[in-house]
Amino acid sequence: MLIRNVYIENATTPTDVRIVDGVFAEIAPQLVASEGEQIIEGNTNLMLPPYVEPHVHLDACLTAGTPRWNESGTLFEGVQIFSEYKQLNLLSPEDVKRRATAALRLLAAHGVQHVRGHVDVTEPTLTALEPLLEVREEVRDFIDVQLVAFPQEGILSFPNGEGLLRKAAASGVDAIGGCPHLEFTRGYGADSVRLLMDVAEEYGLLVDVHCDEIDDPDSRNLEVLAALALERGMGRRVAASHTTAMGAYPDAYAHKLINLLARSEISIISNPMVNMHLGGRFDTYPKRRGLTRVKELNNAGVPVAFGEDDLQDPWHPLGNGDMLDPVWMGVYAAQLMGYDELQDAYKFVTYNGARALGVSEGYGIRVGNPANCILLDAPNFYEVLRTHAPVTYSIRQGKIVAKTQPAQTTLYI
Ligand code: 17E
Ligand code: FE2
Repeated sequence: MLIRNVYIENATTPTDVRIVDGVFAEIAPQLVASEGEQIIEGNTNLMLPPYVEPHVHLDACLTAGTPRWNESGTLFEGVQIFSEYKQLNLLSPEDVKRRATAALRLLAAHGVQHVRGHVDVTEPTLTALEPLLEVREEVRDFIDVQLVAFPQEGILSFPNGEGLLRKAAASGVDAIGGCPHLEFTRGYGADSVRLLMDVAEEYGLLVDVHCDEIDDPDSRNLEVLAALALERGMGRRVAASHTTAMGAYPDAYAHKLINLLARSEISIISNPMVNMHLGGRFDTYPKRRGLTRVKELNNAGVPVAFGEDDLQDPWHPLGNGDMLDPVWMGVYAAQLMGYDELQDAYKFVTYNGARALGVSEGYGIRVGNPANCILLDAPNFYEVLRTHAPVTYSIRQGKIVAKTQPAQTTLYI
């Protein structure tokens, strides 16, 4: 396959890209097509490595409005509604498979090729786990899925929470999660982080903790997670999701914490849309943005990735699989609107996501790497953001997974 005339990652000159046997074989201008070679006209599109969706709830996706809508817009009402969904026996293996597969197809249509999905394991029968493990295998050709065992209602505060987490760990999940800020006490919170790190180490799994997703300046589980990751040399295998309490911490504490985070090498996964939506709900005015300190983390070299968190579920009525949405919300909310910041913002949903998921090896448009890439209908990421440019092609191991025809408007004035 020969892809002609693309700008790779905001390059200032266009180039051609040849793919042979599912691998990037040549990257140079003006390559000559060989006989019978499939040609894609890049039309000065931007070429990026595939989008990474590092955080989405695959068990709850596409349930918004069932059994009811979240009218308060709080995390807590969302937890309550999903709990009602389960109590009404709406969560069957078939239901989970159908919705998760539809959500993954939606993501693939938007150029996503790596996804990390959370599955609630505070549910005595672990109904959603098996079907999601099956879906992970069924979709392999078009998308890589990691599954996180996520104890929504706590590990120590939920009956047999540790047992359920261990059962999920033994069933083949990729990562262990936690929810320390929702544990009954701060002590339980810290203990739960220690416990989940032990389980991850024991089973050789990655870690991704819903950590301090609350506007409480005293919610400080992230320091525990980072310290353990540093001490155990596990930082590159650990991610902390949300960490929105960082938006409520005093600066002196945040400064100390960010230094620890940088040393620990853990990744942060922010979900700007959902954090903006669920955060600050207990504030009157001034009202917090409910976001982690993306800019400061970035400047300190702590990798931050952006996710959607929810695709139409009790926590978020919107969410459509388009990674431009969290980037768009994130650059506004975190005030990353300098020209270079806008150009660089693709890293939140590409390289930093790959780093957070531990899939950086072989990721990127370089000769010898698997030929996974996307084309976007604009020459650079600033223009992509400005024009909401769609992903025109998603290519995986040299095969076209998705193709989108950009809309065309004719003005009659
Ligand atoms: N559960 C949770 O604890 N936090 C979230 N943002 C979602 C589910 C979506
Ligand atoms: Fe989440």
